[in-house]
Amino acid sequence: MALLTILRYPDPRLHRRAKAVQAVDERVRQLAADMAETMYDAPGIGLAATQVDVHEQVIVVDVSESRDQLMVFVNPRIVASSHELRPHEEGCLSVPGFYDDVTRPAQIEVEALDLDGKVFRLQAEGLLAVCVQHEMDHLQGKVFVQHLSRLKQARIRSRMLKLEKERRQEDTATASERSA
Ligand code: K1U
Ligand code: ZN
Repeated sequence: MALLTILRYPDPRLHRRAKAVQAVDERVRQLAADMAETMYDAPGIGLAATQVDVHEQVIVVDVSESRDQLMVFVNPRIVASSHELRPHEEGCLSVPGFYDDVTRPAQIEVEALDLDGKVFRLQAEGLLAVCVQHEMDHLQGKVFVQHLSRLKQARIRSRMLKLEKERRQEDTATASERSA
């Protein structure tokens, strides 16, 4: 297993649309295992392949408190969603430190393939529904901040770019200290 690097907003690769998985084989099972390890390590309650720069339709989710209820969805699609909408605070491992309310359908039904390539359906509500929709947005190249106002998006973007610049400067300083 391996820890994967999570892309950070506003990396343009986060806006690529993921392609459908053609065959659920050992490569896809290994990807899901690595994604799960990366999600638990972060820690997070979900992760989409897009976030680790793999542009295929795979998401992993675990909203349990015990952190032992891993769900893997290959080629997920929403087959039903409620008219009822509900706001929920969201965060994102690609936008660390930023949280805001997003309004989405309160209940959904998802169809996907499992790691044996078998079709399954799941009805979800609450945090599970929020997380699955958030991860499916990633597969469409959409980051949760795109649900917010233009002003909030611009603020988050510039703060993320500033943090990235500071991180690079720290890395350069550490590297030159080491080589001195
Ligand atoms: O997609 C991601 O970046 C993961 C994201 C999922 C998510 C969180 C909240 C609402 C919708 C979707 C996260 O996991 S952010 C981290 C987080 O919320 C969390 C981490 C550890 C324990 C509990 C929550
Ligand atoms: Zn996210």
